[in-house]
Amino acid sequence: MIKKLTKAMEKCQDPKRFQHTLGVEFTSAALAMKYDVPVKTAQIAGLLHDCAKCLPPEKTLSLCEKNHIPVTDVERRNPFLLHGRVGSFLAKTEYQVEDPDILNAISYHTTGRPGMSTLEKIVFIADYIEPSRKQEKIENLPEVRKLAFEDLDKTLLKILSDTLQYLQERGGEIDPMTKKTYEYYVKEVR
Ligand code: DGI
Ligand code: FE
Ligand code: FE
Repeated sequence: MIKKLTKAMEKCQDPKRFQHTLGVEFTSAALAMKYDVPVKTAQIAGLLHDCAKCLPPEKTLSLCEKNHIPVTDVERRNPFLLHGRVGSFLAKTEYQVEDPDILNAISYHTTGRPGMSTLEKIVFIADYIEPSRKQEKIENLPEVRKLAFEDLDKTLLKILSDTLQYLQERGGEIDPMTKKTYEYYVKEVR
């Protein structure tokens, strides 16, 4: 399964994206060891989390339309926000993934959601801290990497708060789900 999926990702992603994919697989596996999640499950989720990332926006939207995948207004204006949900659809239909926890981890890896499972948190965090993420682009990356192996919820909150701040500064449109996830984990961590 893992070998086949790795080959499939190498084929559909450009080399940089594929390197990121391998980094998320590896980091998800390491976090799974720390937090008692089956390692193979985490590897599969990590490998597939961006399987829809290389589709052009029109293709993403048409796949949603054809397959009755709901699209919000914010998502219609920012179709890249859909690569999680579309990725989860492809994982199920193209790559025969049935585990709902893996499918959710793929669906929510960009915005998170309130009440995430341990696997969902792992993939969300691995996506942000994997080895090929550039330190110059992310403030405090070494600290976030260390924190990830100490406390998942605190790490989640740190990433969400930095992401919201980044979006505010850059004028990026904030998906209500990112905000909801942030508010949920503020309460959870307190
Ligand atoms: O697909 P990746 O680049 O590996 O990572 P990702 O799926 O987590 O996407 C990261 C980008 O998503 C990052 O630039 C921040 C952005 N993002 C997260 N939440 C929101 C968002 N962008 C917008 N516009 N709105 C959000 O709520
Ligand atoms: Fe992504
Ligand atoms: Fe990613």
